[in-house]
Amino acid sequence: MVLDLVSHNEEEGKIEFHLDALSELLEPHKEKLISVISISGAFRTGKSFLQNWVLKYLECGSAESFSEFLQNEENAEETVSGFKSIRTREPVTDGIDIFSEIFEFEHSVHGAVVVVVLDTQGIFSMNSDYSESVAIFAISLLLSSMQLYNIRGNMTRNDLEHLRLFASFGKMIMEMNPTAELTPFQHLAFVIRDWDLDDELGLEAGTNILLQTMQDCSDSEEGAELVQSIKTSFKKLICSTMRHPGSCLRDEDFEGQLGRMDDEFRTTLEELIPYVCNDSTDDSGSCPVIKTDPMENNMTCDDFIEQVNMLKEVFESGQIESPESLYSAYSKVSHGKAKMDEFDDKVKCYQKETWNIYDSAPKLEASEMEEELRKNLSERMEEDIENQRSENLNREALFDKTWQARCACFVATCACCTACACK
Ligand SMILES: Nc1nc2c(ncn2[C@@H]2O[C@H](COP(=O)(O)OP(=O)(O)OP(=O)(O)O)[C@@H](O)[C@H]2O)c(=O)[nH]1
Ligand SMILES: [Mg+2]
Repeated sequence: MVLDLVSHNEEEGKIEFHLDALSELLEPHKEKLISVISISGAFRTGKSFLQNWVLKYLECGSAESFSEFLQNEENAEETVSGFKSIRTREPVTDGIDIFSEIFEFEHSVHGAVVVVVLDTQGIFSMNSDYSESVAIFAISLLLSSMQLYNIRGNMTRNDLEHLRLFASFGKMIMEMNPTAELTPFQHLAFVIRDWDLDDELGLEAGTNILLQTMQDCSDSEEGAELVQSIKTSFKKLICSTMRHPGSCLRDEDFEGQLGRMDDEFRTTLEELIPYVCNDSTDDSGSCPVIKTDPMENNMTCDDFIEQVNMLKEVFESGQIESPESLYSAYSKVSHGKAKMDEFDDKVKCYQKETWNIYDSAPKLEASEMEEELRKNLSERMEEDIENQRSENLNREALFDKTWQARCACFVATCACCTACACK
């Protein structure tokens, strides 16, 4: 079953967020770390079909059992399911869907990680609304720790152009925080489907094509700047080429039966999917990439919901195409979180110290009163903490206004400098 995270409101003619389903899904796992695997790309290019293979991997639980599944001839008639993937001319996926089952992996250093899989509607195709495409792409990419970007046939400069918003946002994050070590975005894997232009298949061949496209794009100053920002904004950029799955796609009852797909497609699937579902950049063993914020702090399910909420607000204010608004929203969350973490640490110290004072104070023996006295002291502390917490929130709201003003000022200064430099 899939749940809506973003869908079209037909009456209002625009997309809207649904946070309730996500919050309910993640409620039992709030404190656990999260990993989010999402996909975007043009309409009708087999995105949902590929995400169903990601789901199959997560069900298998490891690269070994996924390989075993693919190689076992007894599985020839096994199907894949999850997101709706059908043969029709009309677009199928609407907005952004979440698969209703979440998977749990054990990271060897960080412990339990909850894995969420998203699927998105087609974007940047003929007849699609450009602003809506940008919004869907931004939401999908900003929410994911591993983002697949589906392309059909060949990779062109245009595919890199679609990353311009993120390149500007990433550049802004780094320019505003020159001394910090930051990674604005995590993993991005281009997947070139129906590759037929030579016989080089898989991750190595695809990544060479990506590097070549970046080099071609760098022949103008503007293109070189775009490529440089893309390279520095993402923690990992890779690409894979894949063949067409074969004539099986025309079978009415085709639902991913292994035995019917061409061998070459199956081989690239066996390489790509474990790569997408494993963080090869650390020693996690076999855990998908944990979602981090731009400061590289691991995010919990609770942090994730907060990030979705923040994006919803930016989207509803009509500012999702603006790197400045994204920056201001992200900095607000990061300041709020840092303050809350610090506050919670202080609260723990304060409580411990208070109980130490209480326990060590000389008291007349009155065991029947002890319980009530402890209860009163505990309630009094909770009250003080809550008062302090809401005072902090008020201060934070004031800080936000000042911060927005500072951002606006920075943007104005940048615009002014650019204008002067152009003279
Ligand atoms: N040409 C091609 N078709 C594929 C591939 N993989 C799956 N398909 C088929 O393409 C059709 C559409 O697949 P979907 O998974 O629904 O595609 P989608 O990109 O999610 O489509 P939208 O949600 O409408 O944007 C189905 O008939 C799939 O079987 C592929 O690698 N190449
Ligand atoms: Mg789809």
